[in-house]
Amino acid sequence: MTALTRRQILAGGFGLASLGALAACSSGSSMGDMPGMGGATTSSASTGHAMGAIPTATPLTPKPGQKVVTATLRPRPVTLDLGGIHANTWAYTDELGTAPFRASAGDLLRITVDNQLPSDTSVHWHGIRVRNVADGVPGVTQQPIAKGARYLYEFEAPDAGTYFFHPHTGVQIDRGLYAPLVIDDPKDKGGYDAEWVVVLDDWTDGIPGGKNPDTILADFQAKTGPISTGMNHDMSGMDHGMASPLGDAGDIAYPHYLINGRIPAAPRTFTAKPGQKVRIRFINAGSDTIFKVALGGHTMTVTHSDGYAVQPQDTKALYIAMGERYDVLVTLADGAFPLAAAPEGKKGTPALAVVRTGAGTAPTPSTPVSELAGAALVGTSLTAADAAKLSSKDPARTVDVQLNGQMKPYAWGINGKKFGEDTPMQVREGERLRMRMTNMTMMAHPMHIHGHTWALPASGGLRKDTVLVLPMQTVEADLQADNPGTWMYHCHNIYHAELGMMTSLRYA
Ligand SMILES: [Cu+2]
Repeated sequence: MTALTRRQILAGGFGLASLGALAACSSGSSMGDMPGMGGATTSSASTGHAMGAIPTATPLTPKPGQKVVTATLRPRPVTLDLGGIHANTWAYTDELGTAPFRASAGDLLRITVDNQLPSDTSVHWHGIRVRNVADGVPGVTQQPIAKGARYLYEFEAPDAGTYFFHPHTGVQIDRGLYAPLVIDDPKDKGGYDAEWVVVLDDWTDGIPGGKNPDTILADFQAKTGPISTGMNHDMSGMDHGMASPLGDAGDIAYPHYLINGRIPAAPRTFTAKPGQKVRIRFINAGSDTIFKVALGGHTMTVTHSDGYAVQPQDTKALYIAMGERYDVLVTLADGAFPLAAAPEGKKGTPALAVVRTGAGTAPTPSTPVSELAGAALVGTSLTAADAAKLSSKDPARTVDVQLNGQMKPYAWGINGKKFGEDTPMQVREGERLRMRMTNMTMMAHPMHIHGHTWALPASGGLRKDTVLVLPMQTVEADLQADNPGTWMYHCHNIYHAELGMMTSLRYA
């Protein structure tokens, strides 16, 4: 493994292991014969900087009438066919993005992880308000799942929406270790004819000319140093990028950008009939890439952000940062159209899928997508739907959160500190806490909170668990402290998180 420090490995390192197979029943009533609590056998002696005792996962008993959804995940070494390019990597599944795991709001999920990786791993259920013991943060909410060990995650999924899951171990998320997770709303009347899940990713692992994510991380760590804590306007480290209205949007020039595990030269095709209305669930599973997304020839109506309903807003193009999810509705025209995701501020070929409702030549990677040439919607310009609003309440307290760092030396942190030297945020159960995040850097950072979904007062109460904070921008985000535990708060650029842009929120 790389130059990861012992503390990072043991205390909440994000790093990923690898992905394996999702041998899952995707809904319903299967259940039954899963083995019980697996439990890693790793010693828990060192948990880093006073993260407190690791909680014990007490078994959950289904409530009367509660459906139980059971599955087994097998993170494992695999060879993925990215469309003629074969990647020797780690994954949960043999294809990326194509088979969402599903349950319904209120279900009890029992997911056994059978770790077939040559490494520790963990699984974080990104965006879901799980109980703390199921949050998947090694050294904080559980012991790492050792290689060869099994571990049972049991939690209720309280809120419908579009989610995904990935390891919270090292930079494993930058391999193929992710999969979509859709929590259906039993009361949702739908109102659309088809639903597509579109997972975006930046790819480097296990291919000719691609670097292993652990090597990328080690290279960054070799260039790290102190964090500058003032406003940092140094752009000199950004030597592979292109101008972006988001500032510096990413650090790494990836060899490929993928939609549902395919390079643009070998795109997946979604089919429907002209005039049909389709719900597209977008998930950015990338590690260092903000995507600008459009469906050529169409207007998208954004209906949900990070699982929660928004007041519908039309747009030609949409920015989706790492860890963010957006649902859109589109009424399809007649023909063949490019669904394209351009890596913002980077030179690579946009990720591509084909939408086909009729005759016509399929778009190729060189088909122009005029919608990508103009402005794009940024999530914070959305407003919460009434039904998604948090109850109105003044925050009891405001905590200031400065996002610090720079490219040279490559160092990132929060309130001037790298994770490990950080001072965790405190909250009392029942409190409304306002986090006032100020980005002091020239990069955009998608900041992610575990176990809660913020309400953004300046965005009409917009609910987000991952919010993109632009260079020099301040974003206020309120949370209702209704889920006790120790919860990570970090940048969802995995390299920033691993280099130190991470802290925690603890209930007193
Ligand atoms: Cu960041």
